[in-house]
Amino acid sequence: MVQALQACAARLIQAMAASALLGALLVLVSFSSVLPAEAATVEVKLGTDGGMLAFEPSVITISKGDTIHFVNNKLAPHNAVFDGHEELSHIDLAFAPGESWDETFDQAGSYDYWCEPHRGAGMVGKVIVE
Ligand SMILES: [Cu+2]
Repeated sequence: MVQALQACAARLIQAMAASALLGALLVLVSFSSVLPAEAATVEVKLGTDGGMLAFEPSVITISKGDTIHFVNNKLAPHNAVFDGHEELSHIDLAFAPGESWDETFDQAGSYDYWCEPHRGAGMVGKVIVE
């Protein structure tokens, strides 16, 4: 009788431990599915290292919420004007090498942009937000 009670108690404790573990796992899983993927920051250079009038890279694919860090590199002045998106555009010309600004993209889509002084020379870019 005592042995049967002990066995029963042992099974109860095992079951409780298992459900506690399961509960902890469920909490972890639900947290990880709720938390968004960490947003990234990627760099786009204005004027290539090789001295071309271009954005480098000229086409870039990012995820929603990511930020592009635009850095004035070579052959200044440059800016970045986004087609139909004044809020993403940086109209002011950057003259000093190393001058920079950030733009965060919260909406999926395809964004064409260009450098005003050098658009005619082919300094155009595209940001694809997935
Ligand atoms: Cu330019």
